[in-house]
Amino acid sequence: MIWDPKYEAMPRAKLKALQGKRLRDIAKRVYERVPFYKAKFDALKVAPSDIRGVEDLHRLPFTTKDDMRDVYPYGLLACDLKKIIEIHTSSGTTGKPVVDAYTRADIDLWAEVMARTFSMGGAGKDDILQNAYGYGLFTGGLGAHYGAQRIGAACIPISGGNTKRQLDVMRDFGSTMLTCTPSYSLYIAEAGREEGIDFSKLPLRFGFFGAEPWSDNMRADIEDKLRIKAFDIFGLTEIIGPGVAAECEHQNLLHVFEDHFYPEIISPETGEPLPDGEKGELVFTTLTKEGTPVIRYRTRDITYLSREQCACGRTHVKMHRILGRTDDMLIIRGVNVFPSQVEHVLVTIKGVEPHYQLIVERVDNLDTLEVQVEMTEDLFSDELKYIEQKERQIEHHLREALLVHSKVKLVEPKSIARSEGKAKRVIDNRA
Ligand code: DLL
Repeated sequence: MIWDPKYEAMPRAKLKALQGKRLRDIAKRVYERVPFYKAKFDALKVAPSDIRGVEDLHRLPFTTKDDMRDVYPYGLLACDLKKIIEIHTSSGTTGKPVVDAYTRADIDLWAEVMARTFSMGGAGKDDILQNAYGYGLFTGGLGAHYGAQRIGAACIPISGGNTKRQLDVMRDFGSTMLTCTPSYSLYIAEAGREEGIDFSKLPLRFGFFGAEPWSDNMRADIEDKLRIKAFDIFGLTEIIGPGVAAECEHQNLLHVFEDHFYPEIISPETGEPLPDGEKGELVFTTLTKEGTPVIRYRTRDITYLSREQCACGRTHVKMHRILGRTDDMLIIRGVNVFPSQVEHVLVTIKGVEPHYQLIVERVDNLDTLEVQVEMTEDLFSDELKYIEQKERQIEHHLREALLVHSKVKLVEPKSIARSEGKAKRVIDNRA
């Protein structure tokens, strides 16, 4: 079902005109109301009146995470603080958190884009959402909450963690939808299996997973273990939270809600815009946000865009699932390595689970990479000789994919720490 056909299936020429108008408005608004942006525009000698439409977007300055930290907490506010009704921040694990401040209209917009997200998967007012994203400053919990209420579904605000209770609630309340990180959904599946739950007997029908990278193979695993259809949903605090892009029923790339969030792909090195189909850094401009509008935010996420017509009828541009991050990139003995490359190899190998951790050390000035991977119960009960063979086999495949040697260590099932939120994939002890 298309939640809002007027905008989601708008003919492209009309959409472009709408985006142009919104861009002109937002450029003028941030120039007049946010000193940070006035200074940035002035430094580039660009005035809001130079912007006629989206074709002029490349003339505007970028905004980076560091910029946002420099003006923490309220430096990006484009309206009176009195108009703000809710505030969220990123986790701030690598520095000062970034702040998203929402007006009433922004919360409405958020509910609307999350309603689109859930409708894409086929959810509606008969559904019961078990919302296992964290509530609090993190945007996952409340974003999903507002969206579920907007479509008229019943929302159970269970938040993350307490897996035993998650299973009880799922069974007792007959949850039909689950929202959490993809890694936590697998954890719930494993815990359920141990409790002897047959997921095919439960009403659970679909899950909307995001907030961390995953893969099509991991999707297959989740769909098989939980007996659901699993959709990828994407978003970030700096833009609104979840509700920036999501998969439709065809589960083939994510539609970007580009009437509100305008995407570009740029070269991370030069900052130059790249054509459709080329991989690069994803950049967003918010076209309608009131509280903290953002111009050309560099997400550090890597993907590409596709404007191929989608069979669902939506006209919005699609992005591939996130392929990596410019700042997740590890440089190991001079070679660029992304954790997602490791995952892609692991999911093709029998006998291991997609629970893994990369441990990087520096020994005698040389970088070493150890990849710890969980075995399946079956492999674990096998002979040691066979397990060692398996380790060598995985090392060989990783060497071909990463072009750098790693040491693979197969570890006991369930020995890698599980997270109720985002999984921690890399431990870099070199610093
Ligand atoms: O993770 C918002 C969110 C909540 C999205 C719930 C989806 C579901 P942040 O904590 O600010 O916001 O983290 C944003 O997480 O730049 C990506 O690197 C990553 N990310 C988010 N969704 C996906 C996804 C929320 N579907 C950062 N696939 C982003 C891969 C994702 N990475």
